[in-house]
Amino acid sequence: MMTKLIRLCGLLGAMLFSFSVYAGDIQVEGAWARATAPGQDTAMVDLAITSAKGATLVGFSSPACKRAEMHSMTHDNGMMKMREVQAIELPAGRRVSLGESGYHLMLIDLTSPLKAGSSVPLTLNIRLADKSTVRIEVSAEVKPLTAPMGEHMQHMHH
Ligand SMILES: [Cu+2]
Repeated sequence: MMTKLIRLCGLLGAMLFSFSVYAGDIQVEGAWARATAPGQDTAMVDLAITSAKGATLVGFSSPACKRAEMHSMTHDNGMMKMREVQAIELPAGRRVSLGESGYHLMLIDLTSPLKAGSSVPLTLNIRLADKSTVRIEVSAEVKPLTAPMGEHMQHMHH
C-alpha cells in the first residue's frame, strides 16, 4: 500500500519539461505539433504513450488553447472525418502512438499561433485500473510548418 502511494505521488508530482517523460509506470514520448499557418486557430498534437499497466487516456488540458479535445479519424467514402472521443485505451505494456492509431489531441481556439522551435505544455489525464486519475505534464515540440505529418494527418477535414 505504501509503495503504491509513493508511486502515485511521484506521478502527480511529475513536472518534467522534456520531450520524453517518464512518470512512474507511464511513459510519454515524441509529443509534437506542427507550427500553425497564418489564420489557423486549431492544431493537432501527436504523441506516444506506454503504460506498464492497463490505463485510459481520458482527456487533457493546455494553456495554449481554449478547448482541448481528443479526436479519432475515420475514412468515410474516401474522406477523412474527425470525431471527438472521450477515452483512448492504453493496453498494458503496449506503446500506443496516437497518430498511427488515427487518434490525436486537438487544440481548438489557440490563444496564440504555434511557432516552430517553441513548445506547448500539455497535461494528460490518465485513469488507472483502480479508477484514480493521474496528471502527466508533457511538452510538445513545435516543428516547422513543412514537417511531414503521418499519412493520416495529411488530408485533414474539419
Ligand atoms: Cu481533430
